[in-house]
Amino acid sequence: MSQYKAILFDLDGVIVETAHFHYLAWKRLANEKLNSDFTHEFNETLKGISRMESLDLILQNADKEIDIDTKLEYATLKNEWYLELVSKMTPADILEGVPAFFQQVKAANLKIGLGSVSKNARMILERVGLINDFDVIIDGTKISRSKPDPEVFLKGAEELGFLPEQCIVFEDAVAGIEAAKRANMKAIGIGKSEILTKADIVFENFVGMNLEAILQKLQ
Ligand code: B16
Ligand code: MG
Repeated sequence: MSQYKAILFDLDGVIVETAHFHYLAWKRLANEKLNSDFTHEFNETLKGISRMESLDLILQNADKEIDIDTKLEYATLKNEWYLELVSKMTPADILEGVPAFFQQVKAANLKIGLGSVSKNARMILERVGLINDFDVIIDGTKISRSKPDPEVFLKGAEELGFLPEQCIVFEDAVAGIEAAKRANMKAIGIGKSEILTKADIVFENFVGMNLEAILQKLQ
């Protein structure tokens, strides 16, 4: 029998492609308000990082200093632009292969958890019709530290009543893989192996993903 009892999924970039919406909204803010460039490469460093911390990094990158009220105004604006994109989401936006993989996870009697630093996570899961598939949801409203801090995944394990080493994390962000490792969990990367170098296994996406094969490889 496998030692693993649960899989904790990141949201943005793993279950749905909202990572691209974050990119578009931050890019618009950088271009329109900070007169600054915003590259895909820089965006990669923001994945898994909270809204306010992301804004701090963007300001640093643009070499701009603003007061706290303007900061809050910009963060709110970015979120409004982000929500405009998210509001058009439907179940068709769930990434290919994810529903089939969830079926495998349930059939193997493993629990399904969410480990996201996004404060919009619940709303997104509702929009795409996945909210009832989760046994536990840890999101940005329940944590005080962003990834790479392990808090989000440790809380997930705790709420499920399992030890960290009984959980496997699926992540698309460098910071998320580091958070999983710091939590003493196995980390499956979704994306490019050149970027997710600390993951135990990396897959490009969920198409054809086989739980049995993953569990065997992790033994
Ligand atoms: P929000 P994850 C993270 O979600 C995103 O990767 C990151 O880009 C975003 O800034 C953060 O959530 C906060 O999101 O502004 O919606 O609260 O990857 O941990 O699911
Ligand atoms: Mg992510």
